[in-house]
This record gives sequence, structure tokens and C-alpha cells, in this order.
Amino acid sequence: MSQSWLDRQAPIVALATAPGRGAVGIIRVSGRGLLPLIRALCGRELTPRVAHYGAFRDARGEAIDHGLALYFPGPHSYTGEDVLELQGHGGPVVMQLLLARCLEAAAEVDPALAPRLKGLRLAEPGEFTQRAFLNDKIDLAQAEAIADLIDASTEAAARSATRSLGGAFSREIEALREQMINLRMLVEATLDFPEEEIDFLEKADARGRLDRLAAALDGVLSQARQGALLREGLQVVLAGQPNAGKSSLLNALAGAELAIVTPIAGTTRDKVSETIQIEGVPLHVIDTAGLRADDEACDEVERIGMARSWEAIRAADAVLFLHDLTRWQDPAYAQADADIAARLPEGVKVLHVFNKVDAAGGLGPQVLQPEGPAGPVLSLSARTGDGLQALRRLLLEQAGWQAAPEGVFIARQRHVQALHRAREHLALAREHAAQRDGALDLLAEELRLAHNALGAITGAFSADDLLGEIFTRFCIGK
Ligand SMILES: Nc1nc2c(ncn2[C@@H]2O[C@H](COP(=O)(O)OP(=O)(O)OP(=O)(O)O)[C@@H](O)[C@H]2O)c(=O)[nH]1
Ligand SMILES: [Mg+2]
Repeated sequence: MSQSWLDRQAPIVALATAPGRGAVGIIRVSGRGLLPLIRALCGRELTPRVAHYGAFRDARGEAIDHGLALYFPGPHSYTGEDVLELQGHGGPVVMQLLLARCLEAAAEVDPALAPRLKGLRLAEPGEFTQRAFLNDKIDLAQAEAIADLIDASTEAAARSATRSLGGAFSREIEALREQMINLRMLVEATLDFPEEEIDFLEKADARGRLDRLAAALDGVLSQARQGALLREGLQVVLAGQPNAGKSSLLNALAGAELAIVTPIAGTTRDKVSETIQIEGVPLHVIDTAGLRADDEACDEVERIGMARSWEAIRAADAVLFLHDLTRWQDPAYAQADADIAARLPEGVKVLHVFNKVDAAGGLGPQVLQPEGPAGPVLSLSARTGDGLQALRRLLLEQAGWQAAPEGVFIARQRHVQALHRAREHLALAREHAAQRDGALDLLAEELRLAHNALGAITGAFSADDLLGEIFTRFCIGK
């Protein structure tokens, strides 16, 4: 959304409620000097922040709809500009009529009365919130939290988005930035008196302050990681040989018959996915076609299915590798499992899950050690549900989930990366500070870069293209 200055000044209008039928539909207008428009639409003046019931009128004065009109003069509004809300009946046609009427009425207003109104146009996605950000009503992390609240896929994600929106995350960042500013002032002041620098920095405990700042940053980073996990969840792929019980496990985790289960090997041909939640953390679980160690031995459809399975595995945050305990003692079966395991990409987390423990006659993964696979191992029964709870716990643990969702604020990968960058610059700053003849200007520069990295989170230092990317992902009317 790279807009000219003029574009940013133009009043905007949009349907603020979801398109389609609903009890109520809301049209929202934001801009400066909306009074003539209000008069044209409502036929009267509106007391600020008071709900007025009345007609919304067309050019001939005839009612298009009756509903509530609300006027919030800037700067005490969502966007910081004047905002008008028309709450009518939520039908798609009546809302379109009202939207068109707003544009028409704005075009008819005498430009001498309100020079900008003529430029009223439909809002782009996220433009109301972008204005709130540009007018300092909220910072960037809060603006993102609004979109995250709307998109939240679990209750815990919604609650933590509300916390971020309320400023919980921004306050943590601000506290870090404040410490950073104090430290920078100290270092930069010292730069002006180079002959006393070492002494000065030591007296002011610059190194101690750096250490404390790094520790505080680590704390926020680990909180932000939890927040990002709540927002983005994990891609978990179920993989293994045909008939191991992958689809059964998906169904058991989801608590619904989503994927077809049969005793026929090669039942699943394509990816089937479902988002489940464990303690509020969304897990995107993907069931895949069974893998055979020997690709040649299968038909065309199965080969394509397997190619898709490998694709999903490469993109996974964690792979649940299912082994069938009832066949594990067949050397050919165990060998095929080992061959598949050897082809798993490096770096992807693999949990070995031994299924069908109910039918394995007491065989469990413990008896398979030490020849069994490396990494976490678990036995369960997708049929009886035995061991499922332990799997859920293990998944959360593997994902790095530590917190109870209370107190977590929502965060994005972008924030985690910015905190990482800040952390790296702080580490370099510490190195410079640790050297007795360390270059003070390098220390100052690293602190400046760390400071900027933090500023990118709340939008104090943000490039226009980043803003565009963030706001265009909003829905229209927000
Ligand atoms: N006894 C027992 N049987 C199971 C269990 N889990 C799955 N099965 C059976 O194993 C067979 C295969 O199950 P699926 O879930 O279709 O296996 P899959 O891994 O998805 O198989 P493909 O889609 O062919 O790769 C079915 O007959 C299931 O009823 C279990 O925990 N215990
Ligand atoms: Mg299947």
C-alpha cells in the first residue's frame, strides 16, 4: 500500500462488517471534516459519540434504510480522524446502496465547505488501522494484534492478541528501548571524552548494564516465541508406511472421522489436513499417503501421492513417524522403516510413534532399544486412544511450548526475528565492551543497531514496504 501523500489525506469509506447477510451491517467513513457529509446522509447534526436513530437518505431525501448513526470527531476516534458509523440492516444490497450513497453524497458536497470530501473513496484493506497507526493511536505491534485477534484460531490466541492490543507486548519493548537509550547516552557521552573513557564506563557499570539488558531481552524473546507459536501454530506431518495408522491417528487427534481408514494399504492418496489445538496452541496436522521404501513398486497415483508426502515432510515443523508394532518384528518391515527414516531431511524434528499397541501383545518401543530409532519414542493406540495424551504433551514440548497461555501476548515471526537481531547486536556490543582497548565507536554503533531492531517492532523505525505488507493482509473495512 504505497500511497501518495494526497491518497493518505483522502477520506475513506468501507463496509466494516463481513459481507453477506447479517442482523446488522456497518458502513464506516473516516476523514477530516465529515460534517457536510453527515448532514447530507442523516439530514441532521449528530452529537458526538451519541447513537442517533434515524433514516439514511438518498439524493432525493428518501430513506434507503433506518438505523443508528454515530459520529466520533477526531482525534478521539479509531483512526484519529473524524469517523462516521452507519449501522443499518445487514443485507448485501442495502449495504451496497448505502456505500454508493456515501460516495455520491461526498461528491455533491460544496467543495468550498469541505475541500477534501470530494475525494472520498473506498478504503483499501487495513487502511483504517493504518491511519490509526500513522496518527499515533496505536503502534505497529498493536495494529498487528488487531489482525491477529480477528484471525485467531484458538481461544488462547484470541486472548493473547487482546493482551498485545492492550499494549502488553509494546510495553515490554518500550522498557527495553528505554534501557537501551540510557546506555547509548552514556556511551555516546563518553565518546566525546576519549581520554577518560575506560574509567567512565567502568564507574557507570556499562558492562553490568549491558548484561542486564541482554538478560531482559532474552526474557522478552522467549515470551515472543511463545506468542508466535500461539499465532502461527505448528505444521505436524503424519508419515510412515501404508497401513501404519496415520489416518486413524489424525481422526483420533481431531476427534472426527476426517480421513478414510481401511485395512487396505495405500488408502490415503492425497494430503488431508486439520487444525487441532492442544492447550490453545494450534497444530496443523497433515495426514499423508503411505511411504514405501521401494518407489518403483507402486502405481502412478501412489507415486504422486508419495511425492506429495515428501513435500509435506520437507515443509513440516515436526514429523510424526508412525511404525506399526504388529509388523515390527517382520525384518522386511523394520528394514523398510529404517530406509524411509534414512531419507528424512536433516533438521526436521522427528517423533517416532509406535502404533497399534493394543494389538501388539505387550510389545512396546522399550523392547526395541537400542536398535530402535533415535529421538523421542512413544507407543500408542490410535484405535483405543491409549497414549494420545502423552503424544499431545510431547508435541507441545517439542514445539517449545512452556507457558500456560495466561500472560502470553501474541507475536509474529517478524517480531521474533527483530528481537534476534537486537540480541546479536547486543552480543557484539558486549564483546567490544569486554576488550580493555575496545573501540568505543563500534560499541556505540552496535547499540544503535540493536535499538533500531527493537524500533522496527513497534514501528518507530519501519520501512514503507513493511507497512504495506502488514496492512494489506487485513480485511477491508478494518
Ligand atoms: N488394532 C489397531 N488397529 C489400528 C490402529 N490404528 C489403525 N489401525 C488399523 O490399521 C488399518 C490401517 O489404518 P489407516 O489409518 O488407514 O492407516 P494409514 O497409515 O492411514 O494407511 P494408508 O493411508 O494406506 O497409508 C486400519 O484397518 C485401521 O483400523 C490401532 O491403534 N490399533
Ligand atoms: Mg491413510
